[in-house]
Amino acid sequence: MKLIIAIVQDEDASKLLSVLMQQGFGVTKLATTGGFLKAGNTTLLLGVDDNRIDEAVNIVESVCKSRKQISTVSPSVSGGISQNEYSSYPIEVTVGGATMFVLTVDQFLKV
Ligand code: 2BA
Repeated sequence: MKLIIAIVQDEDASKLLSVLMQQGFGVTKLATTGGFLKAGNTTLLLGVDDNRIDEAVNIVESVCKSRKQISTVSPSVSGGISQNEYSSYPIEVTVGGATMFVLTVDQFLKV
């Protein structure tokens, strides 16, 4: 078994949850915040049998769209050097479709 941690945009979360549940995947939804944009996103935890990993990844890929966002970011956060730490400037970032981690599960217990 594997644990898929999928970080998705809030706009895609509810459709993704429905499709995964319809297809018989077990899912836990967490409300999370991205470190860079400091905006809300959604993290899904999926415990998936090894033979269904590709199916789960394909569903996430098909539902989650990439979107452009304009964000105001401080130069120190984006790695630049600034004389004034309080200055900021707008940048365009492309967020998503989804960021996924696939971890091996040692044990899956329901007690
Ligand atoms: P955020 O950290 O809020 O990042 C949102 C988007 O901002 C990222 O989209 C990326 O396009 C951009 N971005 C992030 N860090 C940047 C930087 N230092 N300079 C310029 N642009 C930057 P995604 O890559 O699609 O990531 C979406 C969300 O997935 C992230 O939200 C974060 O919550 C999560 N994530 C992405 N990579 C991760 C990682 N290696 N570990 C843990 N979480 C990650």
